[in-house]
Amino acid sequence: MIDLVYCLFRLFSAFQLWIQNCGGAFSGPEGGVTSPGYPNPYQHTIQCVWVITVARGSSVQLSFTDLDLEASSSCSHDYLTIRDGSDQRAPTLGTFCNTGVPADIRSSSNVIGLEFHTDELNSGRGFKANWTTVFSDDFNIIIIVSFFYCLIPNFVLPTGPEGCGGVYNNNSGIITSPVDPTEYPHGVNSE
Ligand SMILES: [Ca+2]
Repeated sequence: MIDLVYCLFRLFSAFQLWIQNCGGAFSGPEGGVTSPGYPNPYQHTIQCVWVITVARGSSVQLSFTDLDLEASSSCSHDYLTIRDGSDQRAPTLGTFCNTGVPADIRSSSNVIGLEFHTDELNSGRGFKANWTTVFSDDFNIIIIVSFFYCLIPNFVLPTGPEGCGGVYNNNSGIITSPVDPTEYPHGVNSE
């Protein structure tokens, strides 16, 4: 009988979280996430987890526009924890409570996690944040090289001895400017 009551209680709690839009998985280049019922005061004793995933090879940047949680010196009552990944064991990027807008947070991978915990007393407006996609420098280089490769006729990537630049492992050899012995072209930077 006790098991049945406990099971019903858990089902009711899960249904409550579902209708409160508490937590979830988001994907896409940008979007927004808020605490349940924002800007109305959030409920007591809830735990919500959001996982945001953007394109592979990029990062998630989280920008807060509002954060108003129950004040406590060590965020021991209500708090929002940002994790560098979807796993609850992932490194923490920050834990927030009280009132104030946190600085922008960026993940090291394409996934970021938000954990929102509240206790049984006192609440605030909650939080509101937007996420955007930040592409890595490597990705930007690929985009630039692809641009030149696709749009400029006869564009050739540096390939070593027959191209411009390269890595040489021999003890001796001859290094010349591109297309030697004719004049070297303008705007070429070989390393
Ligand atoms: Ca509270």
